[in-house]
Amino acid sequence: MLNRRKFIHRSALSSLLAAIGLGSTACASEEKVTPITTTTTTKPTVIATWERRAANQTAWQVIQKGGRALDAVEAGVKVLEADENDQSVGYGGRPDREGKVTLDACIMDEKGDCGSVCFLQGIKHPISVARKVMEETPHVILAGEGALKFALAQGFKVENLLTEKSKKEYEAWLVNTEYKPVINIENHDTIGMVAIDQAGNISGACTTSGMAYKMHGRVGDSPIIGAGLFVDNEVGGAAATGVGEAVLKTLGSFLVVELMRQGKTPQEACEEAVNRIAKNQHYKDIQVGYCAVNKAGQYGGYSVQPGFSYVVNQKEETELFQATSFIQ
Ligand code: SD4
Repeated sequence: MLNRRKFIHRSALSSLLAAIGLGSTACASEEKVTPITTTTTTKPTVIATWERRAANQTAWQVIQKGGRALDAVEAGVKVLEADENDQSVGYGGRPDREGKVTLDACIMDEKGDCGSVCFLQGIKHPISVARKVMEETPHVILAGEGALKFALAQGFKVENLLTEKSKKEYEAWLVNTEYKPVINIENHDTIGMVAIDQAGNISGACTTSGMAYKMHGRVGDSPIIGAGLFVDNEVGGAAATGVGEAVLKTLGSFLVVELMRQGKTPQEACEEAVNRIAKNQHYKDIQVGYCAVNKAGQYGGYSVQPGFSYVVNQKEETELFQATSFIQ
């Protein structure tokens, strides 16, 4: 069955060919063009980085009720933003090296619209501010003071996000002030989530407090569309976690989606994106993980180091997968 875009493209091409006298012969050759991975069958799905059952279940409930994927991913990641025990996202997040919790988040919908905030302080739900940026401004990214000003104008309230636990750990860190992310253990808990709703529409969200003890002002991959998250409603979506600098240098989530567009499975696409990072000699000390889902609901995940996991909902239960990795 022709989708609307192909149909328009084909009709325009037919008229053009008719006008120059080539008619249906050349049109037949147009038929042979291999379609991109567009598919008419889709499967409601929620996939997210790491073991985040509660977040997935919250998103899944929205999908189950016939809700929009965009609402599902926002509701899902908000669970972690509010969870003080999660020390990599929102409230309770580990601070930067000046003791400030600074947040990065982005959201993207099925129309390709997106919004993002980075280096935002004092707001518990940066993902909702990112959504407001998408829906209420002509921009895609707001940063720092401007993002905060916008959030306040939208009715968000400033809160102290540094919990006693994260503050104590920070004070202990100050003794040696060594910036050395520990693979899988310290500061790798960003949530990136992609959902497909019952209408087959895809949206994604990504939110984090970034790398613990980063330089003040540092922005990671998570709020950068194409790096920490990317969605294309015709193809699928992908999300990243880990050392953001490596993801930014390879524009990883965009790469995963483009590879799926070219026909790779989500698993193959994640592997290829990790391979790009592994071409860099510094990969041995860092972790990066990708998870992805295509329009048909096939999913996959892969990471540089062992230890990365992702959760998937396609039915009532939430399934946890240990991703395979480049380094065994
Ligand atoms: C960042 N990618 O700021 C984030 C960190 C992360 O789990 O994934 N933490 O670089």
